[in-house]
Order: sequence, then C-alpha cells, then structure tokens
Amino acid sequence: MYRFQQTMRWFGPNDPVSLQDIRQAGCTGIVSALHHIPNGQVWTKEEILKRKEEIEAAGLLWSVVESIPVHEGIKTRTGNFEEYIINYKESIRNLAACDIRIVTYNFMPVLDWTRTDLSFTCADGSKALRFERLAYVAFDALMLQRPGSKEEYSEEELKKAADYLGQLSDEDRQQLQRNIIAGLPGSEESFTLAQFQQALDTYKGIDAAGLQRNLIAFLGEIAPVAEQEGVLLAIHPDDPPYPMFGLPRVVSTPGQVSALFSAVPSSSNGLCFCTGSFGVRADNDLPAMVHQFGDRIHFVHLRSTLRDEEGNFFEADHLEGDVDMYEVVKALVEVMQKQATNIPMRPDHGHQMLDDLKKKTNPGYSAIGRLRGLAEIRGLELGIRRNLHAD
Ligand code: DNO
Repeated sequence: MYRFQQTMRWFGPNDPVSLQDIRQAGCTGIVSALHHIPNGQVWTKEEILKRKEEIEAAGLLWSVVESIPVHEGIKTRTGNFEEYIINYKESIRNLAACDIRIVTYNFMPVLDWTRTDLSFTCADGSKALRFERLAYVAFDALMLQRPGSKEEYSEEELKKAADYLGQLSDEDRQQLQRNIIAGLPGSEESFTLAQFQQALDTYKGIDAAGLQRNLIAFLGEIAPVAEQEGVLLAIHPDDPPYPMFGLPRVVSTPGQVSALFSAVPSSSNGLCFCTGSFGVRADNDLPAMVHQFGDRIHFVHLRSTLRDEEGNFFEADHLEGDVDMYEVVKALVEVMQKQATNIPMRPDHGHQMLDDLKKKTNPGYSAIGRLRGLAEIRGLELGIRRNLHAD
C-alpha cells in the first residue's frame, strides 16, 4: 500500500508555525532548509545535523530539503560559479551522510515565485495570494521602467496599467514593490529597485536556450554526485510558468521538462511536481504530466489556482480552481502503486483564515489554511486509494 508521505514546510526556529502544530496536522515529514546559510556556501554536516535533530526531537522526519538555492552565478555561468557548483555537490554529499535524500531547487533567474497581492480577500473572508497582470505591468513598465519593457506590452495594456497605478496611494505602491521584489518566504533574495535592475542586467545576452544550456551544464555536474549518493534532485517549476521581466524561464512546460530529462538521463534528475505553478498555464495537462514524468516525480506540491481571461490568477482552495485535483491525485496514486513508492507531498500554501487572520504569518504558509488543504487532500487520496483497491 503506497501513499503520500504527508509533509509541511517549516522555515526553521523562527517559523511562527511550530513543529508540534505540523505534527498535529497529521504530518510525519518536514520540508526545511538552512535559510541562514548564504547562497553558494556549503551546508556543513554539523549545521544539517542540528536541524535534523531538532526535527526528530519533535517526532518528525526531515524528509525533503527545500531548497538548496542555486547561486545566480551558476544560472548565468559567471563569476565564481565553478566554486559554487563544487559547494553544491559538497552540500549534497553532506546531506546524504546525514541520510537526507531529496533536494528541491529552482532555476528561475533573479526572482523565485512572484505575486502582486499577498492579502486578496476571498468571498468567505479568508486571504489568498494573487497575481494581477496589470499590477505586474505597472510595476515593470512604469515603476521600475525596465529598458525595453514598454515595447513588450500593448498600448491598451500600458494605458490601463497607468490608470491602475494612478489609483494607488504611495503606501500601496511601496507595498506592491515589496510584494514583488522584497522576497517571498523561501526565496533567499531581496532587492531595492536599483539592485533589481542590476540583477536583471546580469542576464543580458542570456536567452531561453542559453539558460537551458546553463541548467543542463549544472545538472550534468550535480546529477552524477546525487546519483552516487542516493540523493534525488527535484527541480521546482517556474512560478508563474512564463518569462518575466524580460528574463527567460525554462521549467514551465512538459516539453521543457522532457528536454532536461533527455539531456541528463540520470534517475536522480527529477521533478518537484507543483500543481499550483504548472496549473497556471491552461495548456499544461497536469494528469497527463504525472503519467509522463511519473518515475521522475520525487516530490509533490499540491495547490490550485483560478485564472481569468486577463492573465490574473489567485490561489483557490485546494480542491477548487482550475486544477482538477481529483484527476491529479488519482494519477499520483496510480504512479505510486506502480512504482512502489511513497512520494512526499506537501499542501502548498493555504489561505490565511480563522484565527490566523489575527496573527502575523508567512504569506501562504499559515497553519490553518495549510491544515485545511492537507486534510482535504488526505481524504481525497484515501477515497481514491480505496476505490482503486490500492489500500
Ligand atoms: C513557494 C515555493 C518556492 C519553492 C522554490 C523551490 O511557495 O514553492 O519558493 O520553494 O521555488 O526552489
């Protein structure tokens, strides 16, 4: 009987959600990272063990690392990138020595995940994360004034973005800027406007093909080490899954994922299947992707979004929105039975709701909203397993 290993993300000792809260939600596993170690540096065994022991003292297991961040130098293959790759391999070896064997990472240039609104009020009064296209265009073309950005949008869109910006107070503009570039939970980078433009400039001359080459070169170096150490690598898709700020993104579609697997065939070279990220594109068929990449899915993030015609989306309740969670979970249950694996899964994000509305929470990572998502998915999975006689 194979089933999801239920996990939640824990940001470490400063996380307002405790390990005990996570245990009470029904999890057995923790997803965590050593956020205090600067990007590019080695994660030592000592630091890894400290975190591991803390997690185990609460009766839980450190199942997945999310993430060992990939230094920008590796993505652009400039500066000290060779040293950063050596360090990355060392961190993988050290994790394996501590028996931690799944590592998530992403290869999005400059920014990790992006939203424009971190407290969008839903009909039921709970708060969700949202991406509003006009807010993004207004920030890019009018606040940042990124060279070349105006040519990328239509006259009409620029006009609407100007109207949108005109209605915002100074405080709202500051908030929009912070939401986009000050760093969401888990993304290790935070920028001022000037620093952000500088970071974008480091990608001059790197198009999608170039970024993909750099990713494949990186994988070609780290996958053999991971394989030798029994570590599974799980690349997280782009969120949202399309180019932003004139920067390429190369992990947004099944075609791009296949290209990575063909280029570096090691079974350690795998995917973090994030339904919330891939699901923003209507042309990504999620259940089909589960079957296509089943043997490479080493970690799962379950979450849904609801998109509209204008290119906006918000994070819907886990069983609602555009992701057909029933079909996705069914496909994953089938893959787990076929492969005899228990894939770690975490409910990705959740609304700020109930008592958490009064608390300071990490956007997307409040306790109660994630507990709701996890509980719903757990029930859905059990029903599917019974129905498939997989229990
Ligand atoms: C957002 C997360 C991402 C993810 C990284 C993986 O909530 O899913 O920040 O952790 O992209 O490297």
